[in-house]
Amino acid sequence: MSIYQTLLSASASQGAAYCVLVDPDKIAPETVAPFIEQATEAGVDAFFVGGSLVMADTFEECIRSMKAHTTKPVVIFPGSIQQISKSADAILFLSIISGRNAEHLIGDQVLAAPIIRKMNLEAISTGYMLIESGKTTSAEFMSGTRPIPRDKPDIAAAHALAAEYLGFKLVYLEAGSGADQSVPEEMIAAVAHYCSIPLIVGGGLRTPEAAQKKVKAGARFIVTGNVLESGSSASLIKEFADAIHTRNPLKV
Ligand code: 1GP
Repeated sequence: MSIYQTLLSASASQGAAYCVLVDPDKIAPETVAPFIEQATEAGVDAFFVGGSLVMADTFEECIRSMKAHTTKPVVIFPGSIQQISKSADAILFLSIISGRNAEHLIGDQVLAAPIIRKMNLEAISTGYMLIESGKTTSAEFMSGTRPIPRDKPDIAAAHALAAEYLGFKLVYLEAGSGADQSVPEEMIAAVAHYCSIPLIVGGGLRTPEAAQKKVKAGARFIVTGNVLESGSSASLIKEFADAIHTRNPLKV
């Protein structure tokens, strides 16, 4: 089964899937192993790895350590074309469709595609949409693009439908790491209603309750990063997983 199918089935069987983002710049190398083991045990469905700006030289080491300590998929969520590794299970092949920067729409992808092919890495095409979230986020600044206004769900829905017609496998609604405000439920609902590609929602999610609201609005994948970066506890990870797994048969 492909990693894409594995992700879809984790989401379908539980109502939604929980993905934890590991930024190699923000985690000490020696804590990767215990963190990944703890998160796997607590019910995380997949790990994303990457960052808007990976400054430390630990990207490859981080992925290898993650792979060695979980059976769950380890998927690259690249902040740049430097973030490609054959040690991962797959890569989100992102195009920033909310922006009009040609480099991030198709230029970087042309450079990355032959490398990904050579590595035999599964590429999961993902229409990536930055959503206004209260302040300028790293993703927004680094991509040199403007986010979609948070009070314009119709604009987000039209972008997502275009992504579907272009053949993308996933749509990612991104408020940005550490966002003041997460993606509004009204926008998630509008997008989920208008297009049929599974939605990933991330950025600024600090509580299990907030994550669950996004699932109820139509998100099929929830991503958290920051909230677990400062001394995470297994119980908090489990609370997130339980809140996101709205269809968990054990809870019925
Ligand atoms: C994933 O970039 C986000 O989409 C992660 O955001 O760090 O705010 O959870 P946080």
